[in-house]
Amino acid sequence: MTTRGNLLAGGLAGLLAGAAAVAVSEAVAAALDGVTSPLLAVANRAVDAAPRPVKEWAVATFGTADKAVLIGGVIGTVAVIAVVAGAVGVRRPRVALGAFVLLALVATAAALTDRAATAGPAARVLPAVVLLLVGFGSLTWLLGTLRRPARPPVMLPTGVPGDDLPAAFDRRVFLRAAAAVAVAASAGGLAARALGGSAAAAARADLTVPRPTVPAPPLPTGVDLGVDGLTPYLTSNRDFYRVDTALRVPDVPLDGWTLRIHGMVDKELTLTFQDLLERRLVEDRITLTCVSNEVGGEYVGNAAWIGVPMRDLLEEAGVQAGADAVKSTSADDFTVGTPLEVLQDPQRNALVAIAMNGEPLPLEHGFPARMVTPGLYGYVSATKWLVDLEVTRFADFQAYWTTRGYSAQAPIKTSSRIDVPRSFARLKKGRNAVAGVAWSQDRGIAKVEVRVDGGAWQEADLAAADNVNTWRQWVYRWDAEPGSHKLEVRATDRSGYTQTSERTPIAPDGSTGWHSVDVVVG
Ligand SMILES: Nc1nc2c(c(=O)[nH]1)N[C@H]1C(S)=C(S)[C@@H](COP(=O)(O)O)O[C@H]1N2
Ligand SMILES: [Mo]
Repeated sequence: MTTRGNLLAGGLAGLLAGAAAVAVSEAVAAALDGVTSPLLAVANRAVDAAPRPVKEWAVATFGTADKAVLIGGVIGTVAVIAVVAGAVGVRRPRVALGAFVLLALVATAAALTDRAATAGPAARVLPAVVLLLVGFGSLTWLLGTLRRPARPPVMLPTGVPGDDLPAAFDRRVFLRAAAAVAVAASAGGLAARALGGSAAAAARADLTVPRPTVPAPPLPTGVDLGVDGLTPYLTSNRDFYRVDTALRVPDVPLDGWTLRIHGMVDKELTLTFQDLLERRLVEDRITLTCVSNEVGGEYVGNAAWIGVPMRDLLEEAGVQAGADAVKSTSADDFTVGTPLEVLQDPQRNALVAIAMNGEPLPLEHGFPARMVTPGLYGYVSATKWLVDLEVTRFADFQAYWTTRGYSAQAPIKTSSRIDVPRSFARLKKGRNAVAGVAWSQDRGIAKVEVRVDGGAWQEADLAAADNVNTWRQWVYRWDAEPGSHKLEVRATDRSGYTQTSERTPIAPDGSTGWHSVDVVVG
């Protein structure tokens, strides 16, 4: 009877500890940007691993509820493992530890292989670590109360205290601890719900990127010079800079999402995501740049985007005479003003993008749809979590950053950056690669020059050109003499403009000046 009581209490302890562990780790994942919920990540891996007939059967049987059923299955499996861990753990605490180590390992593997996640490995693994600590910690605590006798331990005839469990544990102590763990589980669950962006993440995980109607031309050979330490030609989604005013990434599920096009148009349009997918989808490589990028800064990245050309949508709506701007608005009420003629220009190929580097837009980069407009700084061209396009006049509105002292119009300034060597690097005497990137969307880079210690400008070798809306790598082979040196770079675009040495701040329309690094040779 007492043994059974202990087993039941142990099982309950396991269940509570498991619930607390999962709930708190879900909350931690929800609180971190770019980290997928552990339950969702494990469920997604299960989907990947399942043979196709099983998947088809699941979809046919459960329909749109298949995700919920799947996650229910994951929760049920965790519950069974936790109950067994608790029941067995009453006598063998190591089993309790083993069970949570196992769960944490599965969560870690799922987190590290998750495609929707954009955070680094440390952040991704954190929920699994929390799962282990909370699960094992609370179970050990609960099982400990079961070991605490209500009466003094029975002495064996030999006079040694029995290592067997006491005939009865102190119920009140156990129940109090159990209640505390249950409260932790509920709090974790509520926090996960409050913080989680799971609706958008779930929709994104279900999405396959459509084949573009017009694929990007193949990447020319030689766009990437492969110099050590040089920024890769294409920026991965994970490494892509992120700039926005959102404290938490807006959760914009596909269900109910629409893009409204209105204002000075003949025909108002309200498009669903599916409507976008059914239009002409064009793929293009475009380098984005933030106006906040300081000389030598990191707020610039190059990706392949798939989207509906903005000019197609504007044509469909029928732009009326007198309009000169499009005011775009995001789900989080950020506003942007973009010149109409840029959005209508086929050479620019501005997009309402739905994919980035072959994946649905990451949540941080505007899921489900965003603007990408070559040649203009992001704050006047790249609205993420896009929901509204109003054809209008610059005279009739002010966008978010315009009311805060930035220019209403802001073409990207021709710029260049030295990636290698890093500032204050110590180099060996002799041949050293000085390399970096230069950009001048939509003019294109014509020339990059480097000078050492204020000497004569030397022309750098340019990587192969992709298109005028993307950055270009460059390298200068430098014969380094011992001593301290200053390296400077400047670019010339295809309009013939050479970067000015004059340093201006980022406000109101972008920084200027030459990037330089100081190094020591010898
Ligand atoms: N909704 C929304 N969209 C936005 C912003 C923002 O704050 N909110 N910032 C803009 C700015 S300033 C830039 S530089 C780009 C950056 O895009 P990224 O974060 O994908 O690199 O997004 C633009 N789109
Ligand atoms: Mo920006």
